[in-house]
Amino acid sequence: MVKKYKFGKHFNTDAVVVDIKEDVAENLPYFRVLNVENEIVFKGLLSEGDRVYGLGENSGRLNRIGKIYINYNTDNSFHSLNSKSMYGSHNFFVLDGKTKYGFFFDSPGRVVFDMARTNRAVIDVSVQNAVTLYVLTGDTVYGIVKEFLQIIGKSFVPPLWAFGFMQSRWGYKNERDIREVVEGYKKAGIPIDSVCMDIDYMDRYMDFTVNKKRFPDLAGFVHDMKAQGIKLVPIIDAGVKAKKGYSVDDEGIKLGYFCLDKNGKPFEGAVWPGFAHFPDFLRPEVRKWFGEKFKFLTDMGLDGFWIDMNEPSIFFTRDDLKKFMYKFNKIPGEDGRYETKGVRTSNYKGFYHNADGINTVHHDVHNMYGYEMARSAGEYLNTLPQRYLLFSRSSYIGSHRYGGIWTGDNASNWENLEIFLKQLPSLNMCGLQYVGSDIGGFSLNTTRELLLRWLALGVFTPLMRNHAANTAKHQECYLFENLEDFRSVIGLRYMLLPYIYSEYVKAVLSGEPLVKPLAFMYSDDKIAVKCEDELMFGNEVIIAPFYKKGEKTRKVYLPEDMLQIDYAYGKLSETKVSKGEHLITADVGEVVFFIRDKKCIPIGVFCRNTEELDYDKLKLFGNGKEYKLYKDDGYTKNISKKNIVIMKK
Ligand code: MIG
Repeated sequence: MVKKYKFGKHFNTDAVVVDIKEDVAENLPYFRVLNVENEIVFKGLLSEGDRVYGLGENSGRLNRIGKIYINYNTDNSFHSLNSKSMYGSHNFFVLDGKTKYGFFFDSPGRVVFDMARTNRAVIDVSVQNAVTLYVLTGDTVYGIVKEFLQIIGKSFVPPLWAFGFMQSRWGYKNERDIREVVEGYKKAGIPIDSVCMDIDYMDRYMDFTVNKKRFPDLAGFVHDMKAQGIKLVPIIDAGVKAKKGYSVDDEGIKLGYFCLDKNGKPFEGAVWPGFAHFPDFLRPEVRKWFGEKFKFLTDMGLDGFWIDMNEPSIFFTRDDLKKFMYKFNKIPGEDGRYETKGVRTSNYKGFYHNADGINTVHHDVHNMYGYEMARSAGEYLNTLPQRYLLFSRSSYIGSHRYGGIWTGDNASNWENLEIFLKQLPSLNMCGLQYVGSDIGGFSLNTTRELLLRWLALGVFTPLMRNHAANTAKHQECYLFENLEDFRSVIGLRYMLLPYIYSEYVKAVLSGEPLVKPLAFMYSDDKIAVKCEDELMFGNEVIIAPFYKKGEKTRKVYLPEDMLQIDYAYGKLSETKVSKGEHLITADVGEVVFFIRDKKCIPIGVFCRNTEELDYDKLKLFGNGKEYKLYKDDGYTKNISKKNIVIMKK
């Protein structure tokens, strides 16, 4: 059951898509409400042993108890398990204990969750100005999560190729760089489906332009790559370069579509293109206008995009610059690059939106910006005859209806792999199913071992992308030694792809998270509910990723009798294992996973890209009798249960 309570003036985020009955604030269960200065504080009592799951992208443990989270979207370039804020805010959690409930704090401003960090017996949530609170109750936490997924609407489904392996790097400059990557993978015999184009493809970092020297005929290049089974995925940034004569900026100014500063002039903040204007994505007409700009790219045959810097990230403002120049007596370069060290500021109180007709300071609606940008792109891309791929850096609850996300600028270290292991199910239960992390790590130099272990988790991640910063050592898989290990791990992704795709779509159709903590399925199992480093993928599989340096053996806990699959170099071996603790061993080219008793999953054969997937070669593994396979042409918008076929042993 869901009930809704309003505190302060309601702000419409469209996060929830169904009508929920409103109850009077005095009836709010579980939490006490206090008004403290400009904040509304909610205090809920905890009992011994209570666990909390959710909060989406936030970094930390699966069980959220014991930490403070500050949900205020941030271009966080240093992730640790202690990070308090990430790029997106997903203010939904479930409490599992004797009492069970789910709370969604629908509030687009800053929300702070003190999850029994300050006081061990109290959850303390503070919001600014206003919140619409959705309270969900039910017999099981999993039931509550499923109900939440019902009220926020179905996730988008990208085309099949978006489930293939994707290579990316900030620094691919021209056609030649991209061709070299594709060649590298092909020669190495490592499967690949797509390559991202980062900001260097644009003319001076201006959205919806192409640098003609680097890409003289982008449409032709897109076509050529497609013929080789490769899709290109260009980036679009939130900030529109402030420049007379640049049509996107000229139009935005003329139409009054940019956010305004305190004097009512278009607000300017410096990002990659230099000073930029920020579309007021909260307004439907602005979303429509900006979204339709993607036509420039879709007309070239592109149907996959990533959108960046949409927290929005702002290096500095004109005011900051004045202070900065004064301090260092330095003037920014003409090439659009600025020395930003020490002056990066958010300045989110310095500009305004026209939100539902009301002049609203950005700070109050900050967490919606990336979501509304994704919505802008998604609403346009939805008008195309076929499915599209979209993933955003910043997000809010509701973003999943338009696209997925990646988890931003992580680093090449083991802690960051562990962070993602926990973000994945936490995001899935907040609706975001199509998610991924920069495999291998974005900043710093990766190692062969770290990359391979990260890829092995990537096998079970909808967005499987290797991405790195321009300052990091190259980490394209074909550059490493003993390529058979890379062929092996990425090859497994393709062998499992029919299953992964099927589970993804079925999760979307039935409103379930694709990846979940064991606690959701084995809620009566005292060991399973505490398990922090194993996950359920779909309805049949448990994974136990290796995420520690040098580790070749690890402990797993199996909540029931299962079939262990030891995979290496295209071959699978099956062993029956009983409920309880076990040790598993896997070297870097190997992957171990488990199939639940009386279930089975389809596994295919090695292939080089999704176009080569051969559904006729699927075989069922496991000791169940049948599997319900979702299968379509990979592009149709008609996603329906009718596309499910029953495979029998
Ligand atoms: O300030 O476009 O998170 O994936 O490579 C950096 C360049 C801007 C941040 C993204 C990253 C991307 C990079 N961008």
